[in-house]
Amino acid sequence: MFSVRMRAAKKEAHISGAEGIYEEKDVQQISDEYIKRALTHPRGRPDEIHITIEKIKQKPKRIPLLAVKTLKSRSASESGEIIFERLSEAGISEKAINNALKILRSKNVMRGAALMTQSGKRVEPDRKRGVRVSRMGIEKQAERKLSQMLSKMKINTATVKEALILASKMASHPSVIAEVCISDDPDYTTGYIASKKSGYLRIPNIKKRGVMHGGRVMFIKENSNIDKIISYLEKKPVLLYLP
Ligand code: WAQ
Ligand code: MG
Repeated sequence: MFSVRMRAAKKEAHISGAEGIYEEKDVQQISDEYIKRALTHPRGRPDEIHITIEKIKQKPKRIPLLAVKTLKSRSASESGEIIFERLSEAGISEKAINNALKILRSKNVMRGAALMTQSGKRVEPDRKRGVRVSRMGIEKQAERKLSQMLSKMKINTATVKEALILASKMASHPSVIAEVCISDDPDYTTGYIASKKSGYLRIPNIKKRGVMHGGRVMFIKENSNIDKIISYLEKKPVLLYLP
């Protein structure tokens, strides 16, 4: 299998990124799709597009997909309350949640995710870039079943599938407690929080339409081994299955 990754930037600011693990016969098609996505992105026209294709040497680890649920929220402020409630329940401090929301609402959009401890300490070494979760894919059969499931919920899109796969990899690390995500696409207003315990919880109207900010924050246990977490999230090849 191959890891295929794309990143696009304009004057060094992040426009778009994508990644996955694919069989050799699908590499050409997915690369074309990624390039098209970069060239037609609602965040703007990139002046740089990077495609990286790498053979995976390690056997991917099989991990389960999180269950999907859509919560109800009518506004960004209601979504803020839901985020506070759910993350507090998961043991994240108020300070950490406030710090996370500041990152997600900043106009400096990161390419990757911020890593934050339960108490609210920012710990990733490169704060401009963040940690880019990568080298994750889904088994062919699981993908077919997942598409059927998502179709019934009327949300069978690449955006939802890719976010679910990313969140499932993130949640599979024992030191990661939860993640919160807001898309940086101006017209995509559904975000999510995810954890191994609660699954993948979609939150509609997490931001106002037209807003360019967004991002991801992963909350980790205090005193975790940061290098090991980052190496797992960025480098360890995983394949998702439907439990
Ligand atoms: N690893 C870490 N962080 C990432 C990654 C990655 N592979 N990809 C994106 N990010 C961060 C980065 O800061 C982006 O600015 C931010 O997340 C948003 O990325 O079920 O589309 O690709 O309907 O805009 C959620 C789907 C969609 C909710 C999220 O994110 C649903 C989305 P985007
Ligand atoms: Mg985006």
